[in-house]
Amino acid sequence: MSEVTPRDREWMAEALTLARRGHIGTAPNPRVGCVLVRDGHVLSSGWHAAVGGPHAEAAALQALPPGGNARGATAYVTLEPCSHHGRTPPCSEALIASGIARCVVGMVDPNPKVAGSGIDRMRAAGIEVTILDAFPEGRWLNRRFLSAMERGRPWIILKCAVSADGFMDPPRERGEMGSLAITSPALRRLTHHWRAEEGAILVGAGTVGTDDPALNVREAEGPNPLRIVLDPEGRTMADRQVYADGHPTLVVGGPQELPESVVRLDANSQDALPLLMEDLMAREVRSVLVEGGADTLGRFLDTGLWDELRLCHAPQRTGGGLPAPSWPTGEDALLRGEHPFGADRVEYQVHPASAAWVGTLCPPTLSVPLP
Ligand code: AOF
Ligand code: ZN
Repeated sequence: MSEVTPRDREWMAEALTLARRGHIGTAPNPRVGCVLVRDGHVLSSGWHAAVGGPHAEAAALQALPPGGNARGATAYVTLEPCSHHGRTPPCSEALIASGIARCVVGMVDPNPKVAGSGIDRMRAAGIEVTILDAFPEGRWLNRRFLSAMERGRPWIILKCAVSADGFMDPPRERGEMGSLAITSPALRRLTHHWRAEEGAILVGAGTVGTDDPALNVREAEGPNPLRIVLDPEGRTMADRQVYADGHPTLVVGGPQELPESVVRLDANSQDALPLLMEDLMAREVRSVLVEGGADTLGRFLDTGLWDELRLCHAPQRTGGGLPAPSWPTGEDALLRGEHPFGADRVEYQVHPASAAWVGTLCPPTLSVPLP
């Protein structure tokens, strides 16, 4: 095993910067970057931009200058080059064919279809392979993919807007419908960006009943996440937008009669979450943004089934309404950060067990779209 040098870490940091470019659109695949280096110079580089498109290594090889080659080069790849024929041919084979001499790998790919076999193939072909001993930034970047592969469940983000006096919904007139925003329009754009970043968005029966939300991405760029309604007691009505607008929704429980665009998962209150997690794995959903309401957030908080919390604090008081659930504080919330956003403020934290699993020791940064 060859040693990892400080220079290797610098090149890997560059590969990671490229991996970040494959922002929205790579899911369910991981975000991967690759830099090909020879004699201290970059020959070419690439990243995995979209599912179904070329993997990072293939993109880097394709980007070699006309007539150029990678013979004798070192490939820096944030994730082990794959060995399987999936949507694209195996990258380990492409690297072997390119004649590289060395490959530095950020982490082993936990996908059971790969799981070290890409590294074995390259070594068998005489390539010197070095694996980073720790790569917390790379793991953080791919926490959604890694969660599915290593823990068998999606990465779960709880999001909640809270007034200065601790309410997540203002007082309503009897029967008053619709979403009553507490936070500013600027922050709403950020939360729509968050929607586009995740594989699914989930709300409970109460929110569907009072807000009748569309749960799509309207104020940011990006794909709509899969909509999920958690309604094991069957309290929601079939005329709500999430069921009636013709777009796909997955409902746990839900009303008796549902259109074809809605898939039902039969479950009772006790097994609703475990069954949902299993179903989402089968659908290759790597992450879920839980947008409430209080009961649903409480359900995830109580069972400890969450990884990230994003609390959107509004400066004004509502003087009543729906109380926000209580959040973990103190020792249980070591990994936390704050991000001012106009008049609002986002407070975020990572579950200590999730942080330990990722291997990160510093507070994560929030994903904020470029202006
Ligand atoms: C790599 N480089 O850039 C990525 C890899 O369906 P496919 O063919 O796109 O394969 C997806 C799997 O390949 C994915 O689950 C992960 O194990 C690996 N992703 N591998 O060598 C890449 N994105
Ligand atoms: Zn590949």
